[in-house]
Amino acid sequence: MAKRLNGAALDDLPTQIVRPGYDRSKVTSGIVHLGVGAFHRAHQAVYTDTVLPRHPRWGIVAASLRSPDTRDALEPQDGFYTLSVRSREGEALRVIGSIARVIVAPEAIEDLLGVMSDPRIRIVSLTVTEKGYCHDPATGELNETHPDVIHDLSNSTRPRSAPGFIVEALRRRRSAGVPPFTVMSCDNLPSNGRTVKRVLTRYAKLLDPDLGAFIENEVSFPSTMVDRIVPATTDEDRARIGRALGMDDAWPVITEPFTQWVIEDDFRQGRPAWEEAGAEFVSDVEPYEHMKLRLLNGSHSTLAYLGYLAGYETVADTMADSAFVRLIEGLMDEEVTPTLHMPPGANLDAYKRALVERFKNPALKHRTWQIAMDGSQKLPQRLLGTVRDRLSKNASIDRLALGVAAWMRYVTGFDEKHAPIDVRDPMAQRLRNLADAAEGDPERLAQKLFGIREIFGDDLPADPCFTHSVTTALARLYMDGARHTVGKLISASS
Ligand code: CS2
Repeated sequence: MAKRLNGAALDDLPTQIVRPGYDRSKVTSGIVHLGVGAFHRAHQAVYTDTVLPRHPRWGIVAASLRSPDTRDALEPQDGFYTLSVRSREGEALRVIGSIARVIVAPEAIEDLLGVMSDPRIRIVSLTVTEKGYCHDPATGELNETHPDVIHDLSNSTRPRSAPGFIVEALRRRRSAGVPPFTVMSCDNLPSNGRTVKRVLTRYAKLLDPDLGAFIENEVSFPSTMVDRIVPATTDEDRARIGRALGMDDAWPVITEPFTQWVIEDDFRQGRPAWEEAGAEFVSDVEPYEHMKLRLLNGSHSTLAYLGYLAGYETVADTMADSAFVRLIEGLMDEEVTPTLHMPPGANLDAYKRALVERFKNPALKHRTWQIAMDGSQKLPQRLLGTVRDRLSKNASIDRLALGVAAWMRYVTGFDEKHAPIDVRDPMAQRLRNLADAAEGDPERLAQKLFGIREIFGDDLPADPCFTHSVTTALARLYMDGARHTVGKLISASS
């Protein structure tokens, strides 16, 4: 049997592999992180790994709220895993050790709540994806009809959801006289700190108004902007990295050289000096967050739906088609940039140019299908906020509308060759039923999907400019296909 990466094997790694610059036995945990996916492991866990030599009180206990997969991979490795940074220039490998332990919440509810209530834990951070907040994406309010919210409200000491765990842990700390931890969302939500605060406060108030008021007044919720592209790891990645390490790593994470983390400096119980690893602390994250969600994620979702429909497997494949590059440049320059209010000194042009290069990175196999997931939760902050700002100025939304239309075409569940699409979305069934009822008629399809208030709110469906632009784009996608529609749009606008 091949040797396995773990604490005892670190000394046997080839010398060019960077490894933790600290003694793990001296590290204690100060952070509980909910949602131990690849993104956390390629982003916050890396910043933390960099600062642990000087700040050893900030190790991470990570929890998965659903699947045991990451725990099963990392436990035999004492939590160690490889970070692979890939670009045209090659691959750099580094072993990360900041995650001391992984807890699988459904198997160990008391254990996780016990750790979250420990006074040494001063931050609870989250990457649970948009849908993990159990909120209404259009309004940012708690979805009180969400099955997990209903479950947790009547079983509050045995929760399932992220809000349920955090509120129960805060309740326990409060009754034990332990100061509350800081709650730090690291998901791609608008004003993620304020959103998680609103959701948690409402949930807590439904349980106990006093607890709700306590959370509202005593807990800090810094907003953050997180950025790093992290495609799913493949078996080919595992095999290649295993060869380079001379030992097996069951779950390395793959990423790009670029990384950015902008954080509001509001941590009542202290925080690691993440600035020593390159994080930026600011008083207001919103301008950075708009820039990132609208330019990067808005473009990403547009590329994902159109690229998938055009038959491209990855973002890099899509960007190898110059029509798509021009579409995205036009989207960013003409339609998104005028809606942004950047702080003085921010270099938007450089950011956008770098973004195009990042999307082109041929060493990343970032599947359009992966980014297409959960569109119902992503569209509002990625495209629709920009749409609203443009409509309020009577400005054109052709490319934004094409992105929304491509999502509509995608969620019908059939591609341009009538092959089925595996649509992953918490609303997949509802979307599919609406699409089936439209019977392939683009106008009816658009009408039916506009009716989903959780995505479009009440205002957009009532705006003829919006509905007309999206319906026209959708009709073109049906008539000409994604590739030709993109080609026509860029030649019409050049
Ligand atoms: C992507 C993001 O999957 C997606 O929806 O748009 O995960 C994106 O790669 C990150 O936000 C980059 O920071």
